[in-house]
Amino acid sequence: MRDTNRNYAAAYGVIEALHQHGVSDIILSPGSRNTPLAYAAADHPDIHLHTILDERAAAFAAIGVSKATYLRPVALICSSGTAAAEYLPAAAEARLSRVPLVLLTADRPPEDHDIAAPQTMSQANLYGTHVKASFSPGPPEASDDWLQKLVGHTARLSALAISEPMGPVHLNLAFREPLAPVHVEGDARSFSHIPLGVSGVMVPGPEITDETVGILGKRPLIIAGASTPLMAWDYADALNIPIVTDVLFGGSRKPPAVTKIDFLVPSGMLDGPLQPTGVMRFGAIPTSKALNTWLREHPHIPQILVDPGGWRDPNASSMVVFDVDPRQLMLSVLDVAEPVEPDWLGAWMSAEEAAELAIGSLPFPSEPAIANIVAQESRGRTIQVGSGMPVRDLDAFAGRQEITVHSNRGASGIDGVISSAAGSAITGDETLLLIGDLGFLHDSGGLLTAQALDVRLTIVLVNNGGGGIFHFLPQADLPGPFGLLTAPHKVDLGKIAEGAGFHHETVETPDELRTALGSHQEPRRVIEVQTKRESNKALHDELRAAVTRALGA
Ligand SMILES: Cc1ncc(C[n+]2csc(CCOP(=O)(O)OP(=O)(O)O)c2C)c(N)n1
Repeated sequence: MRDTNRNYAAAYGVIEALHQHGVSDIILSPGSRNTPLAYAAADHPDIHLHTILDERAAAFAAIGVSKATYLRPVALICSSGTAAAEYLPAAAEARLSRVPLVLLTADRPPEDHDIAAPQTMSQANLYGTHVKASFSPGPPEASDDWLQKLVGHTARLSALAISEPMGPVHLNLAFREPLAPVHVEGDARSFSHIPLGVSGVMVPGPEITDETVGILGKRPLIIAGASTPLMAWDYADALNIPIVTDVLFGGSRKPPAVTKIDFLVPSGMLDGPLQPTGVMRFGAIPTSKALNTWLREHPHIPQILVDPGGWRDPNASSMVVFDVDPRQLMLSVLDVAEPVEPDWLGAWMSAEEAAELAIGSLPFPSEPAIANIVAQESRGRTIQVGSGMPVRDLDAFAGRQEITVHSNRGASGIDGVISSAAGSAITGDETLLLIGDLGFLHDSGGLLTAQALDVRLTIVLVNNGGGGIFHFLPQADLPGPFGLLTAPHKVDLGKIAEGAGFHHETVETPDELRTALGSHQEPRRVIEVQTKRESNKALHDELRAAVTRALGA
């Protein structure tokens, strides 16, 4: 292996990820920009490398190779410029006749574009709808994280090519000099593993079931993110497996549910007595940043992602990504699962209780206390929650309260949150919205949406005079125009609410908040609580420290 510089580290990772997803034939069309890919393919012991000068012919030949080998995926490597454009006719044919191809196009780096550099043209998304997906990560970086993500993306694209309906995918790789395998001091990087995509098996067979059981081991952990089937809790309960119930999961939060993960991770317990042998994750990525970081930093603990039709693995930390029906997988694993270690679930539940005790009663007014009371007083109402701190606080402080929570976490925008809450009340049931002041200001027009739809909407407005979440960033403690991020303002939010026909009140005690949440007189209300951004961060730190002390990890 010529791991001489970052280009070669990337090229070897890509070729290995292709190989692990069934690619054994690669057709190369000569050029210079594609040298790292060509050498990596040539060096792979299990790859047959063929050379065809004309890229158009090469791609049509690849279709023939794939069909002759019972639709094995075939990869193509070409240089930059019109070379890449020559793949288009065969890409169209492969898309329509459902043949799995992986088009690897070399590109010039972005700084060479639009200034007459030779063999340089726009190549991102070059094949439009004629490929199932296209990805242009930009030039390789000398970073293990970058490389890990690149192999993750290559795995994702390869799995997509061979998932039904099969078809072509495109990976456009820009390379800076040196293109030759010359050693660049400190440049080459390594990846920890290649996530393996297992595609298109809606009813998992014994291999997948056995692999799942094997990977999870005797101390399994389940993570249920948004859009996880609710039966995940029953499955965990039947097998005595702790299940991290994200606030957007929507299923039961009774034991074996873990609701304090945002505290257990920083306490170090997951690197000690609560360390799992394997993790099975369903649905969207967790709300808890601490948990996401832990997953990223522990790729050596095997992680299964069950995500039909998707690949929600932003850190490429999964060992396998199953494109299978999660319900079917749970049902088939139930039949063959082995008992977990006797004290495993007990240890998790004791830690949960200890964390709960250490957190104790929350001071008021504070953002954790507000989130906690909103959860307690939701009384069957659907809760909509804004991005920023509201969703994180609800995740961390809702406790075991059974709640139904919606949030626009696909893209995590703070725009349109009031409008989505108004829309969710269309069934006639009142919706409860927990939102920060910037989210409120951003979608103050959403108050009119609620009026236009004539729905019942109660808004709990956490007014900390700007973006509280930014105080959790490293730049908060460094010199710089930090106020630009936090967007402080002096807007009278009550007046905006009243102008849109909402009843507005400000509360100062927990009882006042509870009473306001219990009242159903006006159909549309804003209950405002004023908090302080600076002390909010300190409180979060203190609570985490208290849990860590109590758990003694
Ligand atoms: C449309 C959009 N613009 C900007 C952002 C970046 N952003 C994320 S959180 C946030 C601040 C949120 O402030 P607020 O709603 O007051 O909640 P807090 O963080 O104070 O709890 C911003 C601006 C975003 N997510 N979406």
